Amino acid sequence: MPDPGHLYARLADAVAGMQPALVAEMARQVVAQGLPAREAITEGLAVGMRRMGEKFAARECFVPEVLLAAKAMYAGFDILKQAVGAEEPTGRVEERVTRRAALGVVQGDIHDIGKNIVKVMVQAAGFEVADLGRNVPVERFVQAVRDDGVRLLGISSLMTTTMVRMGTVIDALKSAGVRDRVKVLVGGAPVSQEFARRVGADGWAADAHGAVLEFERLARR
Ligand code: B1M
Repeated sequence: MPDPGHLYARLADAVAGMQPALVAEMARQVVAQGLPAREAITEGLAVGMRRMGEKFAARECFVPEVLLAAKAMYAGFDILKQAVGAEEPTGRVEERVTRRAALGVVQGDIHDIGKNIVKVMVQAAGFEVADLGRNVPVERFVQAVRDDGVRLLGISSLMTTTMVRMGTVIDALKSAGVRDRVKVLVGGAPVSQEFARRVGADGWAADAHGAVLEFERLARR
């Protein structure tokens, strides 16, 4: 059996190399070899995208290349997310029905690659997840809690200019009188634990795996 770490490293290289056909081929290999799709997403696809983000920040590549890498990432993600769905959820079945969550990216922010990865991982852990999308108005987050019975709310933001809206959402939950019905998890590259504490969130996670652990913790409280 080939070393899974090696295959994940090649997946990351193929994402950063903007090669959708190769990424899809390797994703199919992951499935055919019965390797954990969740691991392949976090240790392969997400690593490749993160590397591309670092190159972008260092001006070693530009927007068209980032979008081509994202296209390659989704070529693998579309295959692996189906396999994730078929894997055993980590949560206990009887708990799953009570673990109704929603995820969205704050208003003004269209970066949703990370949120989509978090969503698949959280779903794979047995949560029921409503995807509110990106550029989500504050009122939509409130509605999810007030009208749709959401008890775990995940808010994502990738920009320092829009992350402040996480606090706006939490304030709006308070104004609507529903803050105590829901646990709020925040995340995204510029979001720190300290920032999460300051805006009054209940949890923070640096990556998709951390988001699952935090949702598990918050669901128990
Ligand atoms: Co833009 N962008 N972008 N961008 N983009 C950043 C974020 C930026 C840091 C690049 C830079 O300048 N160095 C910068 C923000 C600067 C700031 O903070 N102020 C930036 C900018 C400025 C912009 C525009 C304004 C550019 C412009 O038009 N002038 C514009 C924004 C438009 C808008 O939103 N209104 C823009 C546009 C775009 C594209 C459309 C080209 C594309 C987005 C495509 C898409 O998402 N559909 C894009 C991309 C791809 C990036 C970078 C290069 C990569 C982001 C990414 O997908 N990373 C990014 C640079 C970088 O990050 N270094 C950049 C990979 C992904 C797997 O990681 O999203 O971090 P990430 O998600 C992780 C964790 O953060 C965490 O788990 C995920 C998986 O492990 N996580 C959570 C995420 N959400 C979570 C929620 C949780 C928990 C964990 O709980 C709820």
